[in-house]
Amino acid sequence: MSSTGQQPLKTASIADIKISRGTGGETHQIAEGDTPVLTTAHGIPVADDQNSLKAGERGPTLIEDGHFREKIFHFDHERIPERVVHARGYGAHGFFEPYRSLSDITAADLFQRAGEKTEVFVRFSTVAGNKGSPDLARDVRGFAVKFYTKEGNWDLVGNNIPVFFIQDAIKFPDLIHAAKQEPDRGFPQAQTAHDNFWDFISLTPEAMNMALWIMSDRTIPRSFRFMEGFGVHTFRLVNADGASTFVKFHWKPKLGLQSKVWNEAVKTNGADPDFHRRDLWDAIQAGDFPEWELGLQLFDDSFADEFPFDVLDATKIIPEELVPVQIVGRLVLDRVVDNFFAETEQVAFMTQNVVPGIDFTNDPLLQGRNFSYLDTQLKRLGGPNFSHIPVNAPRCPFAHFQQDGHMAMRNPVGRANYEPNSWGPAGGPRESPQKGFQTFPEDMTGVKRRVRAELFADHYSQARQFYISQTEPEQTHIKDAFVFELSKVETPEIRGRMVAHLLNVDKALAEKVADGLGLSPLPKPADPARPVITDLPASPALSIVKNGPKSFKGRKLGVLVTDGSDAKLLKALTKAIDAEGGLVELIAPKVGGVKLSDGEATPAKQKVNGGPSVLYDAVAILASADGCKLLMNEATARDFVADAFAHAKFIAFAPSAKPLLDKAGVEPDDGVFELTGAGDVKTFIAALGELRLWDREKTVHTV
Ligand code: HDE
Repeated sequence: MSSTGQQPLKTASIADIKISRGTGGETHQIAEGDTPVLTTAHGIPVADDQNSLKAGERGPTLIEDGHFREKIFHFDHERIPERVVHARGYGAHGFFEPYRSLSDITAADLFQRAGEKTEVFVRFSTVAGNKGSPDLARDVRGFAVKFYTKEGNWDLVGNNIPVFFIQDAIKFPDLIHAAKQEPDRGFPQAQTAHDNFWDFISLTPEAMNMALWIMSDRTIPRSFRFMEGFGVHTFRLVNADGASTFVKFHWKPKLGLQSKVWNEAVKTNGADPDFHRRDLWDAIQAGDFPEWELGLQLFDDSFADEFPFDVLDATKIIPEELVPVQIVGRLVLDRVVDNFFAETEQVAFMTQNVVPGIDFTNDPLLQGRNFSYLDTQLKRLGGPNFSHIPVNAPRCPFAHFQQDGHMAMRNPVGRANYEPNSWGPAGGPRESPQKGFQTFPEDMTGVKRRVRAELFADHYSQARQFYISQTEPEQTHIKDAFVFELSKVETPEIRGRMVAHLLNVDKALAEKVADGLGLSPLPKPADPARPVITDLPASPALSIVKNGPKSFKGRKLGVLVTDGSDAKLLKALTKAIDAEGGLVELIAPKVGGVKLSDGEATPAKQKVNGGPSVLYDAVAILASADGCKLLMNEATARDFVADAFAHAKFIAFAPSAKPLLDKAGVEPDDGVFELTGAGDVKTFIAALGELRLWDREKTVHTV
């Protein structure tokens, strides 16, 4: 008994406490059996992690409680500033390997030996949304690759769209301010469908090519695994003799291109805001490693001089049909991160990280980026020593005289922390004109002026080329996206200004957008900075549909099942999808699963209201007759079917499930397959290679 007559508070002994947390990779000196003992950050073992230290059972907490204070202090400081752009992202580890030596065009060590693997870390991202925003926002995707080469880190910080909004980095803060939430109200989040964005774009004609790209389905990719990546700028490759070749970098997904449709994207954001990150995580964890091939467009000075656009203008592409993309290697992502914060959040990409054999051009956007990325890391990571963080540290030996500063983990050893010094070999590293990075000695003269090069001024020809390169459904999606976004714009003048630009891109597109907006009469076309708008040939490489997959590999079939579902049919379907390299996921009235027709109990992955069809590339409805009756009265089951139909997906059904399809408004067409036996399964699987029945869209969308 205590002097107050109360029972002393029982302090649980370590034997009473079940510790389930891992050690986070730290070394614990103390352990009880296999379980490490919880300690403070300074290693002091903790006896009670449930109760703070108090003066009496109901008394105030004591300042003396170092463990409590340390815990709360650390928690209070867990956040770092999110990236000002590309805040939401997802990373993974992997490797790059060249298919052949590129020593003829570059001295870059990672390209010298066919088949030699270089470790990489890749982070995909959206641009405008905050860290917690949904994955399927209509937005450009970042595609940033850090190569840990033997001659230092090379960061190829690209996007999934090969052009950009602006030509000069000085406009970047304006662009991003306009795109993000409006500053007074703090919304809308993660979307460009608002006045400020379109106000800025409509006043920035150089953005027109990119405006067409972002209104295409490129900005709502099916997942990271199905999108291209681009270095965007023209870079240089420099070989051992010092000869330079211009290069544009491309990443081509092995699985082909695929995107969502807009209404599907909107609903996916509600059903699973983490759709893209979950997809990447699941694929890697399942051993289905995502893969891209590296392609190079190579050209010389004479091509650059003759090309009708300036190769330093990041709002323009070089069509692949003109300069073919040569495939030179592959990138494989085969390991998820151990810790999201440590790796994905703390990774610091910097465009200025190029290795010997790779160099910049004078693209004014790239030049500006080379300033920005270093600067931003200081803000985000809190000090100059962010290269000490494991995900940012080179994997090759490195040596320099940088020292001290916040969180210094490594300092120069020994007496020498400067050079030149006369301490001989003990004096530390020395520069090497032979091995060190040599800037390409480009001839430079010029008058110091704030100016843009003349050829940058054609803002419409490539926008038109992009538009005419699309298939009909893709053109319709671009029109629909403009109408959707501009319908969210409250100021009629801004809508009108955008239509005025579109008149210079494609008259029919402009008219359809104007009609969709109820805008009449048509405005006059915008005054082009350069009066000549050239009709360029279509470039099939710019279409997603034309570069889609031929099979269901890497895709997911959602199968709606109930008690009594045909076991033989489900097995045949599963086997066939498996053989294609796809995945089958079961959706049922209860997540515990169903009893199939053969009596086998089969667990489900999703309960029907948590697994809408927007999560799947195609669906099969295998409800039994009784199950069908049950589901006909379940709104989410009807939505499952109706949405799959509206999103032009292929739908298979068991005869017993037909009433559900009827009730959901499914009209029979070439994308709806009744499965009565193995032959039908085969036909269904063959159709799945196309992924969508685009013709159906015309029958399900009328406004
Ligand atoms: Fe970025 N960009 N950017 N950007 N960017 C950043 O750097 C910037 C541009 C891109 O996963 C920031 O570390 C300027 C083009 C990606 O960590 C910042 C300009 C392209 C990522 C920055 C551009 C990109 C960023 C914010 C105009 C495609 C995410 C956080 C001149 C080629 C990297 C950070 C990751 C991130 C500046 C334009 C791609 C502020 C000034 C063009 C993929 O430094």
